Amino acid sequence: MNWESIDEYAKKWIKEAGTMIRSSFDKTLNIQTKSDPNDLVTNIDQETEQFFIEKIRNTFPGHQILGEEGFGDKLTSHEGIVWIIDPIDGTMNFVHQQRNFAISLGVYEQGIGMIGLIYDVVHDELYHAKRGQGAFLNEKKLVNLKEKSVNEAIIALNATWVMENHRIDHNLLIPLARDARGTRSYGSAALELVFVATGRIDAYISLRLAPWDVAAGAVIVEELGGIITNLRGEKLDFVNQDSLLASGPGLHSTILHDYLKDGKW
Ligand code: 2AM
Ligand code: CA
Repeated sequence: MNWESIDEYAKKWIKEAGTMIRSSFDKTLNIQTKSDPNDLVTNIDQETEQFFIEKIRNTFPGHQILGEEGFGDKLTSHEGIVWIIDPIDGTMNFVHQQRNFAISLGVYEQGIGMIGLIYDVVHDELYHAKRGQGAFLNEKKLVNLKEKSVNEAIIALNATWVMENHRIDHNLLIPLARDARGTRSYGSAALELVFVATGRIDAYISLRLAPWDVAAGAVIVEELGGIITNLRGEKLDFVNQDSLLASGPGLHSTILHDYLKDGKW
């Protein structure tokens, strides 16, 4: 398989999709809700996913596609090459803020992440990694993640998980939020993952993410020596929803063993 060529096409298409999204800012959005009133989708999410799918199907007809908006294939396994696409990660931010969202595109082979692209459309910043060849922000090579302790770490964590909720005992994550130097919440898993990659934050925790929220960011973070698991410390399968702990190596095991061991995640 010619990964150079796949990478070149993927980068070209993600930039083109970004240009289309930027030009949509002047037009009226068609906003609908999905599973609940806060789960938003717009015509731009759908049109962007369809743009990628048409390009991929024409150029790489043997590849499978897993897309958030459901225009791709019904994936049951990671046989062969699979493109995992979130056309807009952070749709609520896109609708309310016209910033703090990204396109997330991962290309996997037999379940292994080979290419990760995350495009911060508004800042024209493309985070990209090819397995075994380093990770970059535009032309700049990113450096490996450094060891950090919890009390010098900024941890991205949504307030949902430290207040009463129907998914977990909300008391479980309070000690981590208390001991960290600071907590943040950006509302886009893809951006939170590249913030881990660039050292702007040191860990990202979420209780429920889909494969398309994490697929591209996982390639980028792992390329820098970071670790991606669920909150039980297991690898993700990129088929099912799961929890997520993403951080540099030392901090990852500290959080897992000192703060998460009692949870039923
Ligand atoms: P989205 O904007 O593409 O839906 C917000 O905290 C982060 O969680 C975003 O990356 C968002 O992706 C994702 N997210 C929101 N609702 C989700 C759900 N029901 N399942 C999985 N991920 C979700
Ligand atoms: Ca999305």
